[in-house]
Amino acid sequence: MEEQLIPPETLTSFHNFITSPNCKTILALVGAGLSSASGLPTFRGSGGYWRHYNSIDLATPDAFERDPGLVWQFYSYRRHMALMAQPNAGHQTLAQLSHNDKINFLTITQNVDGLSQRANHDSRKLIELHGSLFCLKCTNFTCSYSDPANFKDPLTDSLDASSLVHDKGNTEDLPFLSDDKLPHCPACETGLLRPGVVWFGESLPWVSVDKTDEFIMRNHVDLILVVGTSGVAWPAASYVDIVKNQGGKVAVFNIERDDTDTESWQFIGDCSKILPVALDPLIDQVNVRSEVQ
Ligand code: BJW
Ligand code: ZN
Repeated sequence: MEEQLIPPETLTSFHNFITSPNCKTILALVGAGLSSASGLPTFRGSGGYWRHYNSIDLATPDAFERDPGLVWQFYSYRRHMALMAQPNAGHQTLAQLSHNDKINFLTITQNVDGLSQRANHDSRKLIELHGSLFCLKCTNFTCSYSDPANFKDPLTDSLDASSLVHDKGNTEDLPFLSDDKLPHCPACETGLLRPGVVWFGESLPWVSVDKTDEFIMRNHVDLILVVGTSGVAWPAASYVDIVKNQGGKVAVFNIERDDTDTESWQFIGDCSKILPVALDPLIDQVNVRSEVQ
């Protein structure tokens, strides 16, 4: 464990706070950096490419409208990678915290990879704000079909991930996939299925937004853990300001330092290594079984 990465005064001050009676309610806002140590790429920065495409450009309703085959190739690759990946010690630490009955805790994850669930995070304390790679929805406006947990890989013969390898330098065009090669709705039989994720410009699932708002409004959040996120996507990013405005404290876990932030605890480095050390006083190692020991 790379405890030496954390300045001792930062760790002591943080541990004093999380073990004090002033820290009863904790919210964690999680982003792609949490799954980075599990081998899954982030969105922004140099890792944010799939082949020669910028991932952000493919995560839009316009991209799907323009070329559903290309977007399905991107998401098929990501479904495959997520299924192959293992939850890391960062996922496990948050999962363990979710089983600590003395702390009122909620994780809001922007990640769609399912790794927190597979680390045995208490599902009642986990919100998938941007949906899931393993949810499928019908695009036909008159059809409400949705499959919340579909792990078939590949979804169709043409979407076999072995042909979709991630290689930033790979500018070779993928074969164009017409709609008949893509997954279709078993209910209405005509509608094209799409990934059940939230793209820019789309509404977030109301139930997730309501549950988050209720948690924040019902409790005074004493501490928000901002884990592996660039904090640019809204409304996720707004939860940090809401907690701050309530007088709550902020702890940031990121590989990059924010020199403008002088108020938060900043834990700089790989959050899969730092979270277990930072949250150690709140973790009961005995009671939780997760997929990866
Ligand atoms: C590590 C690490 C390691 C790396 N350890 N750290 C108000 C103001 C301004 C704009 C808006 C606003 N309201 C709405 C908008 C518009 C828009 C928006 O946010 N635009 C801004 C970008 C300008 N928002 C929307 O359109 C949202 N919809 C909406 O608001 O509807 C209205 C509504 C609201 C509420 C209720 C009902 C209706 C939808 C946003 C959807 C975002 N979708 C995506 C794709 C999801 C599907 C998929 O996965 O393909 O979500 S985009 C992408 O960004 C993805 C991510 O979840 C999200 C955030 O990215 P994240 O996770 O932070 O990743 P990165 O790569 O950016 O950062 C990684 C970080 O980790 C970096 O900081 C690294 O340094 C760090 N790191 N390794 C620690 N080992
Ligand atoms: Zn349908």
